[in-house]
Amino acid sequence: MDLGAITKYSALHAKPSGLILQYGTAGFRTKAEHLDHVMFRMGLLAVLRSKQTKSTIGVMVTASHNPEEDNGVKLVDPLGEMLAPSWEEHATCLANAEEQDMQRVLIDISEKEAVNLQQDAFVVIGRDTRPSSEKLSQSVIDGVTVLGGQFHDYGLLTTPQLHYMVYCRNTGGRYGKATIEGYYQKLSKAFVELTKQASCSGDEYRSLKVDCANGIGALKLREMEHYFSQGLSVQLFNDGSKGKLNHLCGADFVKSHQKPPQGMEIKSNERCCSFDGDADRIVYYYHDADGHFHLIDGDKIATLISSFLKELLVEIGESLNIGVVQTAYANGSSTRYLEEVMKVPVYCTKTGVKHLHHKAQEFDIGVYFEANGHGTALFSTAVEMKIKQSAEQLEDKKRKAAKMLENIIDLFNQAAGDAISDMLVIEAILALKGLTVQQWDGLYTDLPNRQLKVQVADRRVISTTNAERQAVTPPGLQEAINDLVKKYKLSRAFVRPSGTEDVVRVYAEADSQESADHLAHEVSLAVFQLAGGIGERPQPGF
Ligand code: 16G
Ligand code: MG
Repeated sequence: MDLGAITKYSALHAKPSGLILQYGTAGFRTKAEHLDHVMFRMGLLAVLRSKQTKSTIGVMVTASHNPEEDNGVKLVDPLGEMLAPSWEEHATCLANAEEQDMQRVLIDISEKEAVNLQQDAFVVIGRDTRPSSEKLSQSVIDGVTVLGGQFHDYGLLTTPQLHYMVYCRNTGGRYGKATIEGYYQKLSKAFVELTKQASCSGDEYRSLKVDCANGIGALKLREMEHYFSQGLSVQLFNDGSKGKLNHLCGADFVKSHQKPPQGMEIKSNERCCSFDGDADRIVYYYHDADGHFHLIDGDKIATLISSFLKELLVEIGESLNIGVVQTAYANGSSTRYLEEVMKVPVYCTKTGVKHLHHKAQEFDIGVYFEANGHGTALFSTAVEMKIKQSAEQLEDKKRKAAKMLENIIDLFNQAAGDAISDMLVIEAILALKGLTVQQWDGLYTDLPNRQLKVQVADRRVISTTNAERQAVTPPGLQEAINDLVKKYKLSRAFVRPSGTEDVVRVYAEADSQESADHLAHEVSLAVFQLAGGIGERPQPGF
């Protein structure tokens, strides 16, 4: 380590003294103007992680669905996964070290993790379309370079595309080519082959409206469009040509406000979807003939996908274990439908993609989705081999199913939830099954639900267990929630400290919207009273 050079360059990316940031659920996130030093230091850290794992590490500059003025950064581990937890702690220490302590922290991390400093390092970098992203990614590069790391800057990419690049590079090209072309070709080939097998009578022209949140998804979808246009025609809205990133549009807006994005005209029964700002989430929706808005969230996406995969497995005659992974936010109706009608086992983990991803890896086929639209399906290597063999050997009908499955495996991004890849999978399944958006929506009816936020002095006073479905502290809070839940039918409620905002989140569902709203309000009051609420008491009404 050339400590002199590190000190010199670090001074050019000086940390505002006193600023403390946390490597949260999805990396560091805050106002862009506070992030320069964090970017530089994450460049340094990525080099250490690369040396330690002897693999390529990714750095993504994005703040996903957060406002345009924010930014963020996260590191991507060798197989495209989120950074290992012990390194999240190192990231926090390094980001918060005052200038004079930086060197010591770097050396500490290297020693603790037995990093061989002589080892080569390679880092790949991607960024979203925020005005601040280009300069911030340059700061990452400065950090990489000063520690002697090699790098490739992919420039503008969706978050899942960067995960894909990292995965490709660390698997010797077996997964795919680590170029944007490679990504487009791999997914489009699988999609076009799949949809060719769709024998929809009348061969209705497949078209889809896509709200791109004024983000990177628009650019990438536009580049990719002509690769798959045989199977699907997409019409892009909120493509960044005028509106602001994530403002009144995008998957997070649509899901949390349960209404369509601005800037998109929707005729009745047209299939529409929204990406978030870095294109790793997707939700679908439509207006019915009476003009009512219907949201099809991550739970219904998981249901469509896992049902289809199960059907294919039955057809091929393979009894592979398939599991669906959700979080506490999954609508109770979806869990019931999957378990009772589809007979698919369902598991619940804590919020945050890394927890779901990890759990899904335990199955031959693991489908995971957060209700907010972040998810994918993972296939074990053994399954992939088995299916490829079946596609060669089985007789006609079974072979067809095995071929479909083979293409679906190629179409899912195995490295991360990916709005583009999920969109193509969903469109293929709808075409193959001849399902309309209303028929898909009609699989089950969501229980009415409500989410609220409560301000407290210190949200860490709330700790939870059982995949965040029960509060352990403060004392009395879970008992209070239990008593409130008992007052309503088909009801459920939980609270958890947010991992991305300084608030406590409240979720409630019940047999009617009125009941869900009341329950959510009453639980908010319990949180306010028992967990140190600040500011105004939560008011009823929304
Ligand atoms: C982050 C997570 C997302 C989770 C959300 C919860 C990733 C890539 N993203 O955006 O999965 O749903 O945080 O936010 O892990 P909350 O803790 O504020 O509710
Ligand atoms: Mg995102």
